[in-house]
Amino acid sequence: MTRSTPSRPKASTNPGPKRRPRPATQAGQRPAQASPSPHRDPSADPAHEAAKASLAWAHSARFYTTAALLKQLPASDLPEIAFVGRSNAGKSTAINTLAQQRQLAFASKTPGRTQHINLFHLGPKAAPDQVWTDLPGYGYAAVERTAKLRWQEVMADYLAWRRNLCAVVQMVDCRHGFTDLDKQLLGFVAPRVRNGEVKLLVLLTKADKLNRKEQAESLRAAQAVLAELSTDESDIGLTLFSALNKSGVGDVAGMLNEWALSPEAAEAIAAATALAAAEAEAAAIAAENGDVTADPPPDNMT
Ligand SMILES: Nc1nc2c(ncn2[C@@H]2O[C@H](COP(=O)(O)OP(=O)(O)O)[C@@H](O)[C@H]2O)c(=O)[nH]1
Ligand SMILES: [Mg+2]
Repeated sequence: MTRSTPSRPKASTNPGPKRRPRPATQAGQRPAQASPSPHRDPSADPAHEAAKASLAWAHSARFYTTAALLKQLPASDLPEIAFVGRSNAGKSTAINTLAQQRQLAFASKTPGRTQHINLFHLGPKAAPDQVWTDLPGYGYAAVERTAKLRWQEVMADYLAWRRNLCAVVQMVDCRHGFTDLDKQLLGFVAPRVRNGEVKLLVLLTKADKLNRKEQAESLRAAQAVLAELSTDESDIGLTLFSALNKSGVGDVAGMLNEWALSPEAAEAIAAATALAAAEAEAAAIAAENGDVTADPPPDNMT
């Protein structure tokens, strides 16, 4: 299903091809009657509190690791959210804005510079509950052909095979809409979006550069593209986003937070990961000392 998450929650001009209502507790989807009245303390509004909590959670984002190649990506059981977008679409700025940090993702004045895959952890330090993956931007004209083909292969493999991939957040400049390359990228992950395995959230970035009418047109055009991916199983979101005036930021933080693990599940994974690391270290020390772990004798020998 496709749903739009307009930056103004009350606007009803923006229904997706199929719209599924979200619970009123989720940021950006509160019904009109739940909006804070000018005479009420907005901090008493549950939706306001939920948005604040989601932004606090997003602020916990910290660098985890970097990989030049797919095979260097650590295996993980945490839900992973991939951030993708054409060079200069505002991907780094969007990540920094969501995390409310200046330097988390490298926002380069030279598009196409960041070719590494950077991973960030979210949630409590001892028990992260989500991973954000900042994938290399695409579509930079000056990149040579072999590098473009390599990118295509890396992205296609990552999007088709990364086991714990839970959602893709695609940044699209609202003034240009989906380009052929954006559509090509969607094609890589389309089967998993259609069967509901991977959620898709499209941010129409730099929304501050368009007036209201142009924004509505940009949403309409994007919806037409996304309708092709929509099935009963799919979970597709679309929202205007501006790092400059912060529109859409609370809504997007709310959605990402919704996809994080529960504290109990995050702790179980952290414990299992710590145990596996301890066992691997013990095995490495034993191997270094020349110890050989003897197989237990068969039952009939004892
Ligand atoms: N007006 C405006 N400019 C933006 C916004 N987001 C990013 N930019 C600008 O767009 C350019 C590219 O942004 P960047 O985050 O580096 O794009 P990336 O290549 O996709 O990571 C930079 O000059 C940003 O300042 C936004 O919401 N509004
Ligand atoms: Mg960037």
